Amino acid sequence: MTKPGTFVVHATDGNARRGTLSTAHGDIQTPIFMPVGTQGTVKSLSPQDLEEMNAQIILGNTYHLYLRPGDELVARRGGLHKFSNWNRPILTDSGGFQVFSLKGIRKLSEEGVEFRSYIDGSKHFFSPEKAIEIQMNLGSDIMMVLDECVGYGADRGYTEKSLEMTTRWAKRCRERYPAGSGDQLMFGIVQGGFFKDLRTRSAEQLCSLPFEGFAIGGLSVGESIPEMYEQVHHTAPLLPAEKPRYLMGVGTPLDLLEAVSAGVDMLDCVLPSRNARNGTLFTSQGKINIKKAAYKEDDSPLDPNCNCYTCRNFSKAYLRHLYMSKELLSYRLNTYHNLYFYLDLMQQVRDSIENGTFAQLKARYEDAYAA
Ligand code: PRF
Ligand code: ZN
Repeated sequence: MTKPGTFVVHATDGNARRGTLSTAHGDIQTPIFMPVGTQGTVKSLSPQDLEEMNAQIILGNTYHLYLRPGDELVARRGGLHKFSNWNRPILTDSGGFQVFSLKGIRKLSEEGVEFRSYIDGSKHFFSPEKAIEIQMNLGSDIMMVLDECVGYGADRGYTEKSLEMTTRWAKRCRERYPAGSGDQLMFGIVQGGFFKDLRTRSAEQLCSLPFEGFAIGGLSVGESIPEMYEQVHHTAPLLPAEKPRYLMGVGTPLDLLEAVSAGVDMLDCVLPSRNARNGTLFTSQGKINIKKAAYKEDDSPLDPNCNCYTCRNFSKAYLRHLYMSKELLSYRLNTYHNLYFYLDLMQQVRDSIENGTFAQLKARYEDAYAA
C-alpha cells in the first residue's frame, strides 16, 4: 500500500491536473466528485450501488454523526467504514459548515462554537480539538479542520477576524492529530470571504501548516456564479501544486468543469442527489425536470448517452409516473442516474486531461448546458 497522503500528479492540461491521492482505504483518481452521505449513507443508495457506479470516495458529516448515532457508538462498531459497510475512502466534514448553516442558536468564541441539536434542541460545544476527536472516532480517511464559513455579505472587518481565528483553529486541529501520527489525513480550509487579499492571507497562513491537502471553503454561500469563479481562480493557484486541492460544496456540472480548469482536484455537493429527489435530472443534453407533462407518454430513456441502470431499463414516462406518485423507487432511480452522470463526467474529465482535450470537453458541456 502506498503511504496515505501521497499525491502524485500524472498529467496536466492547462491548469487542470490528473492525479492520484493515496489513503488508508485505497487510491483516489483525481479530479474526483465525492457523493454526499451525510448520515453515513448516500440517500436511497446502497454501498453496492455506489461501487457499481465507480464512486471512489464518499463524504460523511461530523455534525450529524456526532448527534446521531454518536461517534463513540460508531467507534465501538469499528468505525464508519465497518459500521456502514463502505470499504472505500471516506472524507468527513468538520461541522464547521453545518453548525453555521443549520438553524440552532450558536455562540462563537475563540474556544469553539456552541450550538443546539437540530434533532432535540440540546446544547453542544465543538472545539477544534473536539471536531478532530469525533473524526478520529469515525475513522475517516480525510478529516477536515473546524473552520468558520462566513455568510455572503459579511464585511471586511468580520471576515478578517474570522479567517485569523480559522487559522488558529486549524493549528489546534493539527496539534490534536499531528501529521503522520496515524493513517488519517487532515486538510486545512481557506476562508477569507470575497476579499481576494484576505483569501491570499488565509492561504498563506494555512499553507505554512503541515496539512496533507487544502480546501477552498466559504464559497457557494449566495454569491453569483461569476463571483464564485473569480474566487476559485484566485485561490486555487495559491495552494501548493504538490498537494490535493478540494473545493467544498460545489456545484453544477459546469461548476465542476470550471473548478477543474482552475486546478481543483476534488469536489463534493448535495446537488446531484438532492436534485434527483426533486425530479431535476442532469443529462448529456442539459437539465430536465421529469415532472413535465411533455414526458407523460415519452418512451425514450432519460439520457440516450447514459449507460446507467436507470437509463438502460426505464422510460421517461415511467420515471415521471414514479415521481408523480411519490414512489420510493423514484428517489432511488433518479439518484442513481444523477450520481452516475456526475461520476461519468469526472471520468471524462480525467481522460481528457490525459489526452490534452480538456478544453474541448469543457466547451461541449458549456454548449449543452447553455440552454
Ligand atoms: N467549510 C466547511 N464545509 C463546507 C464549506 C465550508 O466553508 C462549504 C462552503 N459552502 C461547504 N462545506 N467545513
Ligand atoms: Zn442514466
